[in-house]
Amino acid sequence: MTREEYCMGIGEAIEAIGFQGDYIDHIRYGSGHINDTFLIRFKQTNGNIEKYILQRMNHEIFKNPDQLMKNICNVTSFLRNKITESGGDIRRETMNVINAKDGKAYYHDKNGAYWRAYLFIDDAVSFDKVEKPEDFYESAVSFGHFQNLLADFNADSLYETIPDFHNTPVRFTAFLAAVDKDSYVRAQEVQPEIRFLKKREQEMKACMELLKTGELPLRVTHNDTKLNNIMIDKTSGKGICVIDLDTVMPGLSIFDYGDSIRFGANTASEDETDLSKVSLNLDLFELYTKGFLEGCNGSLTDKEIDMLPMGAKLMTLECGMRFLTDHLQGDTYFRIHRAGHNLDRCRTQLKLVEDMEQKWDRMKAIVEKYTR
Ligand code: ADP
Ligand code: GN1
Ligand code: MG
Repeated sequence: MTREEYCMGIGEAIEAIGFQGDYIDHIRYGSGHINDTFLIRFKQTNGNIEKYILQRMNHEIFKNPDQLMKNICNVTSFLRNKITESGGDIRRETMNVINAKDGKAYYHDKNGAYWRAYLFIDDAVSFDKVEKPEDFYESAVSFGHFQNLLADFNADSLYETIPDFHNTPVRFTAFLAAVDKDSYVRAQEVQPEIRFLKKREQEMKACMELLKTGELPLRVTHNDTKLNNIMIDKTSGKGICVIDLDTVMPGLSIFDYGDSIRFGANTASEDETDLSKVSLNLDLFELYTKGFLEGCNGSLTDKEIDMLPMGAKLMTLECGMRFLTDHLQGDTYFRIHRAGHNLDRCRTQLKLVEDMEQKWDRMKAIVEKYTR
């Protein structure tokens, strides 16, 4: 079934989930590449309107939605306790799952689609690109703080929702297999990109090696720290809530740092077709570094800090390789909006890697400034 066909069960899901009030309407919402997200409104008896987020989980990607939702309930209830202890607002500072009427944290409809709902975080925005540097800084503090809050979370209780998610060498093997198979006869036109990635094979192994030798510690990380996975409070301008918790799993701190740089410190959009616009903005790089380290509040080791630039490069290389793999495999993973969209996305990532290579010494020097 296609994504659109799966979404046809939305009416059934609206009936089955324990929303309060009378249904008014729903619209598609957000710009994530993975799930199908809707904003849905209900009228309350006092006349107020309550908003919720309703999502069809992408069960082709997250193959075990039951385990996925156990992770999310587990992590959010842990965060709720921490937020309560510090006198925060649990309705806005973490995700709140709305259970189905049968008590489950999700609903499995007759067509086989899986649905879940959250309270809508009102008076907050998520950005697809950095409009004000302060927002990027706020996202850095929030992601660093998020990682710090989860420092004493029991990692063994987490399911691995996508095995080897940031295991770049494993991703490299999958990429080579896609090139070999070339099911859509697209490899010929992407030879320069294939060469670019093959040339950097050794570098892609470096961080996993440091994990194996114990030089980099395993932590509980978010793993998908795009700017649009943070809600920024409209009034205070502060990062209020980390969202999109599907990939919270054991990982390296530099993954979270690196993925944010990849997305937010790029001078162009992830899918820009004019590659001359793509580069690393060093001011944003510095701002994020400062905010992330503040959010982590001294919890990173010297080695982790030293490896931050490599985290940025690794996440950009890996993401470019994932986009290219999906292009070669017929665009089944990332939602595309035009032909060649994943190839365009791949090219921006590789161009960004090239620019990081040119700015490497300056990236290192910036991070050095923040080393204790
Ligand atoms: P995807 O995995 O497809 O990226 P997300 O969970 O990130 O899906 O949701 C997509 C978008 O929906 C987010 O970028 C954000 O703008 C919005 N969103 C998600 N959850 C909430 C929420 N609880 N309150 C307000 N907006 C939300
Ligand atoms: C996906 O779900 P979303 O749009 O926040 C992807 C990330 C990629 C990102 C690239 C579960 O993130 O890993 O870095 O697209 N999420 C998953 O934009 O694969
Ligand atoms: Mg998202």
